[in-house]
Amino acid sequence: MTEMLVIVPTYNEIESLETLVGRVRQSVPEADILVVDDASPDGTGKLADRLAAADPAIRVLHRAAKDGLGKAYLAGFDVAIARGYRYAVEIDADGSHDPAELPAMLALAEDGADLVIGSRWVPGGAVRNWPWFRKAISRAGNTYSRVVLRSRIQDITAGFRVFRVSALRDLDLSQIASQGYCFQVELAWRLERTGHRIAEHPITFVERATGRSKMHSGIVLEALLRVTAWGIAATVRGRS
Ligand SMILES: Nc1nc2c(ncn2[C@@H]2O[C@H](COP(=O)(O)OP(=O)(O)O)[C@@H](O)[C@H]2O)c(=O)[nH]1
Ligand SMILES: [Mg+2]
Repeated sequence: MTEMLVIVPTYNEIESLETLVGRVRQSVPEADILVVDDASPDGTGKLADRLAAADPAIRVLHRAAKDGLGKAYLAGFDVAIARGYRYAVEIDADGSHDPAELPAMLALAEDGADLVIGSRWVPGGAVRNWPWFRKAISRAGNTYSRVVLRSRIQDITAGFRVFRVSALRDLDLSQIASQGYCFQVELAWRLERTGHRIAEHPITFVERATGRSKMHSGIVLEALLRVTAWGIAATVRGRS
């Protein structure tokens, strides 16, 4: 029985998708893969269709236009829920996340974690090929989120994750409006607040060697503003 759906969001990842998909197939041969492509102008969607035609474990969800990482994952989660998968995996297409970590992450989920985060900021975790300021932004964002949201998660913005699908079902996914890093923060924080079990597994994040990042300062600002607003709202609720 196939239990795990690996969701790979893509926007202009033609140079890295095939390698990443091959590495996922090798690391977790029993898993299915769902590529969620937002009509990439570089032809990533067509490449994904070719990969899917050659391998029944691979499927492609085509969306009409670029609509953000959060929306792409929500569409993927809908598939995981509708098809009855036990686990849904988030992984970047650009090679930053090593699929070879998935068996260890899955083992933590089998041990009872509802969310397993591939974490750069726990002992044993690391980041390769990032300039100091990118590391500083990630560390500061995580520290800020931990304090403001009273979270215990060390890498709450991380995008390499295994979710128990039943935990995703517990959340009202239609309520999730945030994008980018903030989308990851919101999902993890909602699960933590509602008493779900969260585990962090150390990973080495390797910055992409090809293609371009889609993240920009607006996404960092969104995270800062939303996290601050949630923190204030939670404090006010806690006092009343
Ligand atoms: N479907 C879809 N995927 C996206 C979108 N934005 C980013 N991605 C994918 O999300 C993953 C992470 O994006 P990336 O730009 O590498 O972010 P960074 O690693 O934080 O710089 C990659 O696989 C991207 O192709 C989007 O709007 N739609
Ligand atoms: Mg990247």
